[in-house]
Amino acid sequence: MDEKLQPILDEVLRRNAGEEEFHQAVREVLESLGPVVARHPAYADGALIERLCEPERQIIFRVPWVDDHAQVQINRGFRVQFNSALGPYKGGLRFHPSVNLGIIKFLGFEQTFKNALTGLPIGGGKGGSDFNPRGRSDAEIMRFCQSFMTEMYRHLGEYTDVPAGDIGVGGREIGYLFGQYKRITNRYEAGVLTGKGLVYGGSRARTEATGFGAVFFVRQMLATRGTDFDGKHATVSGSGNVAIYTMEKILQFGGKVVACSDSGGYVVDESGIDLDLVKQIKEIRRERISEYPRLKGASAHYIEKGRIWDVPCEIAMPSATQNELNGKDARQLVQNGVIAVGEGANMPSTPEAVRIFQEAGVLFAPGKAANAGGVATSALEMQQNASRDSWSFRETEERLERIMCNIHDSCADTAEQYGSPGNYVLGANIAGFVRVAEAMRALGLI
Ligand code: NDP
Ligand code: 2IT
Repeated sequence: MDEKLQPILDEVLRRNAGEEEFHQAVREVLESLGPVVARHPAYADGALIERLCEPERQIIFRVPWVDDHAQVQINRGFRVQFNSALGPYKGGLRFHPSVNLGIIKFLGFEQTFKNALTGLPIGGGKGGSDFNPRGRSDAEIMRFCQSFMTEMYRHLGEYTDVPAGDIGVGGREIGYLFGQYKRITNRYEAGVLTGKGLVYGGSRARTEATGFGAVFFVRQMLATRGTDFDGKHATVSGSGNVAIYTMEKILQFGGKVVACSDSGGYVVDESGIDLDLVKQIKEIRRERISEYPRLKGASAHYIEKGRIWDVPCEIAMPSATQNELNGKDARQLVQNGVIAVGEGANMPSTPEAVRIFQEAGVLFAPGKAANAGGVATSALEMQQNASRDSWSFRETEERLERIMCNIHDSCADTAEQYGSPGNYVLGANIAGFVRVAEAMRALGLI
């Protein structure tokens, strides 16, 4: 770590005691910034980096709601408005029992750099709740979303803060949240949330965007080694929004997906994962992935609690959650001949895993670059809302593809300029940082 940056990290650790995921995210970025601070010392002036590590605003609120047995339940809601130098705060909402302030801060911090990488005018934010949607009825989900928005609406606005989905928040939840926002404010302010349904202001290709974008990014990485997805075996962890559309695009590019998972375990299908069946189980029936072999038959097996990374593959795309791929998993993947790892999730690989991939010469795409297609398409949704327009699937997907190619090239070029060709972690962190830092410098002491 650079000697100017170490005290900044020490202060972040001291001031945010116990927030391990936030520490991990900040440490990784600061470890990348040494070369840029050496070349452009002005970026370290005016406590700019210290300000970047401190959220502009952190909101925590009570979310009371009534369950189907007429019992009152209490959850905690969060919105961390991390950085608005480039545009309104932008980032998803996560509903999962593991949510706490440190998790939302790590996600908001990552989001700031990711959004900068898209080149679009969006700042960084993140929110959510420790609410567990698992096993809750539609009516309970709706009451929870309404209560959550009844507090959060006052902090939002199309020019202020624009949430979207993340783990546990998809089209259904965004609909209930938007309905309540509209009701409270008496404004049809479509640009206040993204990931909306197509009938009320959503964008085509937003549902697919994160997974599709991650695969576009990995395709560009593979091309630097003269290869592609065709005929390759891929493993995709998770079976939610990001995982499903990652699998879809891998299949379109001629790859074969051999395994996917949920938090209970993973399935391996020798004949290739049947994506229609996964969509049926996850998107429609909202069931566990353990149902898959029962419906598919002999080619598939379910391994309860196992490590999906034991399954041999050439391309691995962790698309479930943070720190789901550790050093041991990385060694196993390398031993099994993995050539590329693309992070669909936010920070799914532990620092040790990242180091192992890089030392083994595996192409490695960090989440803040590889999964930026979701938020980029959210920004395209905001553009359509602002112009009261609606683009075709093809046009929207083409724009997404161009954005992902640009992000790939800017990470690759930046890594090269700073003397670490092929290091997409360094490239993404520096390219994202420079854009936010330039804006912050221009805006005075903010
Ligand atoms: P979903 O809720 O649709 O799916 C999440 C998937 O990950 C589920 O299969 C879930 O399994 C699994 N999962 C979640 N938490 C854990 C855990 N603690 N341990 C093991 N498995 C877990 O979420 P998304 O697909 O939207 O999000 C997945 C990742 O992608 C997250 O890291 C998110 O931050 C990131 N991301 C999402 C974007 C988006 O647009 N949605 C954009 C960019 C990044 P189970 O059902 O058993 O909980
Ligand atoms: O992590 C992410 O980038 C998201 N969950 C999507 C955020 C967004 O505003 O579309």
